[in-house]
Amino acid sequence: MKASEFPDPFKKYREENGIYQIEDQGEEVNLILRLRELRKCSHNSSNFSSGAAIPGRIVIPSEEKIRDIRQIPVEVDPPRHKDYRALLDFWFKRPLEDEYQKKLSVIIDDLFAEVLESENIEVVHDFSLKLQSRALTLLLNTRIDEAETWIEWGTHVFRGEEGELVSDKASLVDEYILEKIEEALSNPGQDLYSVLLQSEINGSKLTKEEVHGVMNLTFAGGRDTVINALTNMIAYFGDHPERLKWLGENPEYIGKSVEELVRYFTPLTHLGRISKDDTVVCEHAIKADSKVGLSWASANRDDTVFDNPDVVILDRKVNPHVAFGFGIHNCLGATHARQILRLVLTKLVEKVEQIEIHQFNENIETIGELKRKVGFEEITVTLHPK
Ligand code: EMZ
Repeated sequence: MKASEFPDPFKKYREENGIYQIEDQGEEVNLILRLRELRKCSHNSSNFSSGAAIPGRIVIPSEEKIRDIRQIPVEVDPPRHKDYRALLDFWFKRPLEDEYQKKLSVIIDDLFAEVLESENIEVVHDFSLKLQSRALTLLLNTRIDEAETWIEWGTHVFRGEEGELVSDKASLVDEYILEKIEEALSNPGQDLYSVLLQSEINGSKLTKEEVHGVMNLTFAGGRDTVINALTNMIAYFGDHPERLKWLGENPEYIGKSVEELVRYFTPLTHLGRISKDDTVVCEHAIKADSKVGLSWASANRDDTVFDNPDVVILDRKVNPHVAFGFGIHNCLGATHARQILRLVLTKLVEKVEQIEIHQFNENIETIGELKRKVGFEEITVTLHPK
């Protein structure tokens, strides 16, 4: 199979059933596969709750055994959720500012200078992991050398080499965050920890635990997702040099191309909700207190919504994808992620003539009986400069 091909394992189930049932660590999960149904459930946060009693339960696979901290705001229901978003949205929209984009541009230029000098690069570790970590220092407004520590954590903050959840890794991240919170308390600065510790909701300061919850999500949520999106984008243009050339002639399509690639790759396969009451989804009974999965990956290939969903169409006209989620819990980091992808694509078009793929090893997720490619464990390429 070509590096740039990402097959859709859900097609048959989406068309025939709308639901695919899996078991995750002993718990039954009904994955919702059709876009319209998925939107309805995401919209209905009063029945499909994110604030499960146990932190980590709404993630698939569940992270309840490896972390105790509740990720904020993704694991919180309204009305509290709204207060958190009101507080956080302004900070997480900073990537729209010129100043921010200039700094991000410098980080990306420096990395391109590094990789364009090497004969071969392994994209996951030599490019995507480094870039995700360095760019995150802008989002947190911390020193760039903090990225060195995060690079050591590897591509997923909670998972090991085989993709398995590792509680020791999760504890390491938590210890690190707690240390940074103490530092910010004793010596406040302009970084996200300090800003959050001084923030108030309804007249009360955020607690250390709340700040910890926001930081845990910031480190975990945008990690493998951004890394996979970047790597997959490079693999795509490796297989499609004519498309890279076309974008060079039509740079006004860079934004649309980012949206289309994100739809096609859908870096986060799914996220769960807990149904509060007995209900029915796609004619299937869902029991109270059971878990459903919102399958962004399947919904983004729904051919009742997208024409030719298995084909990447960089200038796709109508593209209501849900790769960044949908409804009140839409991705907090989306602005940052989009800027990274947009700037990397802009520089690829400017600086790279051809991407020669040598070898790759795919990163495959198991979902019940199904297998889904999400990215690469490794992929070695040569970037031929212009
Ligand atoms: C969780 C998830 C994203 C989870 C929006 O949520 O991404 C996963 O990769 C993490 O393991 O903790 O943050």
